[in-house]
Amino acid sequence: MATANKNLSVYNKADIPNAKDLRFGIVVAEWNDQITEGLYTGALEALLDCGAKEEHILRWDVPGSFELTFGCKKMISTQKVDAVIAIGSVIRGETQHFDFVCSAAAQGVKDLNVQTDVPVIFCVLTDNNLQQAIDRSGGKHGNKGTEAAIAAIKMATLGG
Ligand code: INI
Repeated sequence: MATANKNLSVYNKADIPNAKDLRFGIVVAEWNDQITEGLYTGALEALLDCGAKEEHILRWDVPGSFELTFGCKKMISTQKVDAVIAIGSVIRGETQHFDFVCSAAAQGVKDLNVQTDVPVIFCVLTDNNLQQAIDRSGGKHGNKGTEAAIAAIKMATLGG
C-alpha cells in the first residue's frame, strides 16, 4: 500500500468530531508486541487528544492477529462500545502462514462490519519485514494506530 510518502499520524483536529461522549474498545494481538504496543500507544494518544476519556477506553489482549475477530466480536456483544480498533502485526516468514493469518484477520474484521452496527477498524500491519513494521508503528512513516483512532471516531459518529 502507498505509505512511502505518507505520514500515518497526521490529522487536523478541526476536521475530527469530538470524542468526549464516545466509548472505544481496543483489541491488541500479543504477537510482535514491540509493534502492537506502538500501535496501541498511537491509537490511545490520538483518542485522548480528540477528547475521549481514559475510562471510556477498554483494552483486551488476544494471542495473535488470527484471534482479533473473536476478541472484537466478544467485546461488541458484551461491552458498550461505539467503535472497536483491532490491532495486530503480521510479518512475512518463509511459509504461507503469513497469508492465512492476514486473510483471516482482514476477512474477520470485514465480516464484523457487515454483521454488527459497531464499526471495527482494521489496524493490522502486514509487512515483509520487521523494519517496515517499525516504520509504521511510531517510526518514519508515523503510526497506523493514530490513523486507526481517527477512523474509529469518524465511523462511530457517521451519520450524526
Ligand atoms: N500472529 C500475528 O499476529 N503475527 C504474526 O506474525 C504471526 N505469525 O507470524 O505466525 C501470528 N501467528 C499466530 C496466529 O495469529 C494465531 O495466534 C495462532 O495461529 C493461533 O490461532
